[in-house]
Amino acid sequence: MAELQSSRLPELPEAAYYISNFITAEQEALILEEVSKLPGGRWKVLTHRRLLSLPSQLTGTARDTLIDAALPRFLAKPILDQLKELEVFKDSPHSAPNHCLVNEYQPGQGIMPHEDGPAYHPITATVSLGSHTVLDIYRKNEEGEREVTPSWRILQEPRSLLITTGRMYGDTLHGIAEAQVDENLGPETIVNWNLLTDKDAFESGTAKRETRVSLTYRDVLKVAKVGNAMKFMNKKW
Ligand SMILES: O=C(O)CCC(=O)C(=O)O
Repeated sequence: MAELQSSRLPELPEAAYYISNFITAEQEALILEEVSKLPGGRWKVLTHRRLLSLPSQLTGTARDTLIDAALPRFLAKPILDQLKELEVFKDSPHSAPNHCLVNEYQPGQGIMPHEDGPAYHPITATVSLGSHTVLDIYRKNEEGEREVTPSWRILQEPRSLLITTGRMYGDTLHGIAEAQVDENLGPETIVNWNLLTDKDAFESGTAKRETRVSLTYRDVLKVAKVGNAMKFMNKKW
């Protein structure tokens, strides 16, 4: 990812990259409009957020297999083209993301610290829409358990792209606190402070969250063609 060197966050384990204004405000509005048109019944509603797996949820006993299908156009254009230009998924098995998790958070909602797991090639590319958020990054201790307080915080502006890979993908956990307002924001506490476009919005040290939609693009390693998938599902049941 030679193109991305100026976007690398050197304080974090190898490697995370942050690009603000990855998409334009107009592109953001168009994607949000398409997300708002998705049938309510397709969303999985959790207590702390709602989410949608596209083109579909992973299947199989280990929930690690994607039925081969294209991503909807509004998730492909322009984001997949831009990820290709930056060669983000150049070395991944399908040379491009084949799956996108759409998460929607109201102010006060978040996501528990977690790892992304082995179903995916270890690269995650997340585009934020509609609001900023703060992603907490936790180390694991020697027993592999999550440390109690996050070691680092990444501020994701609306329209930004965050890429995590390598040790950052495998050796850390990430989560979003259930906060209405993010506090204690500044150059000492936010690892990508110098790469923010709109520092003025956060200079006071606090920022109120709005509704945020995140698009998390990944390359699922196991892909089944529809014919094979039917056989595979028959076997399962
Ligand atoms: O919404 C986000 O930025 C985080 C999403 C996430 O952690 C995930 O999809 O695994």
